[in-house]
Amino acid sequence: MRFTSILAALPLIGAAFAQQNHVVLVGANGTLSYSPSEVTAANGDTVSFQFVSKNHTVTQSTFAAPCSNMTNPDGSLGVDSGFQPVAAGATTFQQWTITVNNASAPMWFYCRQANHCSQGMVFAINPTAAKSFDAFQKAAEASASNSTTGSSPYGSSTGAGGSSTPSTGAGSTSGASSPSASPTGGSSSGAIKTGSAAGLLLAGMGLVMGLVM
Ligand SMILES: *[C@@H]1O[C@H](CO)[C@@H](O)[C@H](O)[C@H]1NC(C)=O
Ligand SMILES: *[C@@H]1O[C@H](CO)[C@@H](O)[C@H](O)[C@H]1NC(C)=O
Ligand SMILES: *[C@@H]1O[C@H](CO)[C@@H](O)[C@H](O)[C@H]1NC(C)=O
Ligand SMILES: *[C@@H]1O[C@H](CO)[C@@H](O)[C@H](O)[C@H]1NC(C)=O
Ligand SMILES: *[C@@H]1O[C@H](CO)[C@@H](O)[C@H](O)[C@H]1NC(C)=O
Ligand SMILES: [Cu+2]
Repeated sequence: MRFTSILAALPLIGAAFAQQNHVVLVGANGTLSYSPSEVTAANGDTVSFQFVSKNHTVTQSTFAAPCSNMTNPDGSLGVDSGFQPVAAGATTFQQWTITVNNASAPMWFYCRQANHCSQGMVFAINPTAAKSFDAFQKAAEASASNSTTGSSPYGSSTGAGGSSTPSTGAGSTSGASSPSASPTGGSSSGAIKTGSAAGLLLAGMGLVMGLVM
């Protein structure tokens, strides 16, 4: 176990020198979009999603089924920010950050809010020529939405958007065998402040929830 922990720490140390953070706005200008809609990231890079309007999620899916939760081989789900409602006029915003640990493996995401995915609210990390973002988005738009339904598609009426209390939905795990890789809420946006370095390695990805001003 100790050996595993040391191995797991190595890429994180390397990443401290080389990593780049890619900022993605979720719901910019009130649109049903991630902006930018795709990102090219290297190993160790982080992608920080800032929720700036309405009530969206960033939820991992697959190229084959853009609007459905991804299921890992062990039956666990892919990563998920949970719903992040933003109050009208909010000036601070929740941020949710993931770390890319395998740049060779494209990652696909959608918004779980009712009907958002079928309106093209999808996002990709490291799409390829064969599996392009455009093809992914077209498939999403062509599909009947598999998103969860909810009474309110917008989060503008209640709640203190950008409060320092992260949504409880932010704690999904990505680990194939390590639930301890799930984030603890309320930390800053650094990508390394997750519970278990070994879990990160197993998961292929780490995530953390924070607050941006
Ligand atoms: C939001 O509006 C700004 C200013 O008009 C514009 O530069 C930006 O591209 C818009 N972003 C999106 C995602 O619509
Ligand atoms: C929606 O769900 C069905 C059944 O689970 C699946 O076959 C289909 O690929 C999904 N569509 C999308 C766009 O995710
Ligand atoms: C997708 O995952 C989320 C959170 O992990 C869960 O709340 C939701 O019910 C799942 N949706 C479906 C259609 O399985
Ligand atoms: C990275 O992803 C590629 C493409 O899915 C896969 O073939 C490779 O085994 C992965 N590498 C690691 C270290 O998981
Ligand atoms: C955000 O959307 C979800 C799913 O539709 C809903 O359950 C939740 O109540 C919404 N939150 C707010 C503050 O509107
Ligand atoms: Cu959405």
